[in-house]
Amino acid sequence: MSAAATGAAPAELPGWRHVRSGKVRDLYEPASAAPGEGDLLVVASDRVSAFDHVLATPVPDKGAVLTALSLWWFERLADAGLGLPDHVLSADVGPDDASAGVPAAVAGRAVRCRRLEMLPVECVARGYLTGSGLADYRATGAVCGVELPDGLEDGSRLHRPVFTPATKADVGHDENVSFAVVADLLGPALAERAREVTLRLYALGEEVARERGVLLADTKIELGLPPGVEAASADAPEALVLADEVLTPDSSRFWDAAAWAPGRAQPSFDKQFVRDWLLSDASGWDRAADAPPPPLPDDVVEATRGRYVEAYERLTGRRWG
Ligand code: PZK
Repeated sequence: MSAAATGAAPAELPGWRHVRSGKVRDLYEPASAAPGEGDLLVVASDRVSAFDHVLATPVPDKGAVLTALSLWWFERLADAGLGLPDHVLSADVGPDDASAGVPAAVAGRAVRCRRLEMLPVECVARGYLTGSGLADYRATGAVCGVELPDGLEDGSRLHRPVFTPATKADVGHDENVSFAVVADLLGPALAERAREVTLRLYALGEEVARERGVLLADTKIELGLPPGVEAASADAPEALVLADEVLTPDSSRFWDAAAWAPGRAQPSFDKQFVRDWLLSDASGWDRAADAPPPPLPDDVVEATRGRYVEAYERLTGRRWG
């Protein structure tokens, strides 16, 4: 299959209207529905981002591996009693008229979902300190208003996982906010439930990963409400639905437990070959000038594909392909 057909750019899908694209995923709605209505199709492309750039070179099978991993987690979390319904309707190929299922052209990397009213908050749980959490800690001794003990380093395990919500930014990075800000946005009962389910999902994911020699440093989930349920209503907390993708390397930081050593940046389970090559002299990339990163060499692409497959195989205990 060509790079374009595997998701280098959003596909034209007959029967579907392209709604928007993120760095690595594409969102569609049925062409037969009015704009803003009907089910949604989340398509995971083979695009990869690094250092805030979408790279010119796709990684074959990335979209399919991450979709399969996310679907596996949705089932696993339901079986473990997370107690939160998810937005998944189907990942099976449906008829060409888009009345059900997903289009054959994106089979394996698309999920048809219930449309929700998304909460205006990124729900993040962290069990280890790095990234923006580390930056906030170094500046203030706290993350999202949660005071942490002195002496923590990049990669330190936290004595208990913390809820570190962020508000969504249209451009640039999400902004970490305190629980009080989330309570103002959602109301206290819904904010409390969002924190509770985020920490519970992290705990379930962390335990599974650790058994397979993988550390789950942090994870981000997206929650929504069925249309018509007001965030301020008394039944909103019970109506929450888990959306988007869950516990994939694009929504979470996974580290190889065997390589974990706090006090330095931890190698990324999936993207370390990409980062190392881009920062090496061999790439010739002028990162400081914010130049577009150069195309990846074949060996870096193949090694990175292998890391996504390895993450899938270690976490799920299943063989890929
Ligand atoms: C929704 N995104 C993120 C994904 C993008 C952006 N079930 C849902 N209901 C309503 N909205 C969303 C979902 C889900 N999932 C998800 N944005 C809106 C996203 C893919 C590509 F550009």
